[in-house]
Amino acid sequence: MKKQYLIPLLIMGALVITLAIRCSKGSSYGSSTNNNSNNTSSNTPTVTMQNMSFSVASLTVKAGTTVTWTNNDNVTHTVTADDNSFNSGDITAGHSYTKTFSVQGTFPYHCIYHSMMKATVIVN
Ligand SMILES: [Cu+2]
Repeated sequence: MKKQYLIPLLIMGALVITLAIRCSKGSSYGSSTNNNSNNTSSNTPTVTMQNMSFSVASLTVKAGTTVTWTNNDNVTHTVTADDNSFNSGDITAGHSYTKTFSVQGTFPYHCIYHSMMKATVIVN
């Protein structure tokens, strides 16, 4: 076998194995489903704080989902619910905050230092 065919073959093999594992784990979705366009995002969604804004203005998750916020700015931010039901405290540059949303509802939040930083988590 020629050498230049070996690498594509290996990649194909890895893909087939990956797909097989995925299908066996989530057989109810069917093998042809290959989109993430449903309303809820992944199991461990991350919101980035960058350029003085939250990267996801409106994040929809299922109850029980843990959301991570990561501060990629060089200044301190917070993740503070408008109704104060949760509050990260100071998230300094490069640090993260996680919260698990167990109750359904709509949770607008903001950064206490930068009033223009606003976003919402919707829990279904
Ligand atoms: Cu801020």
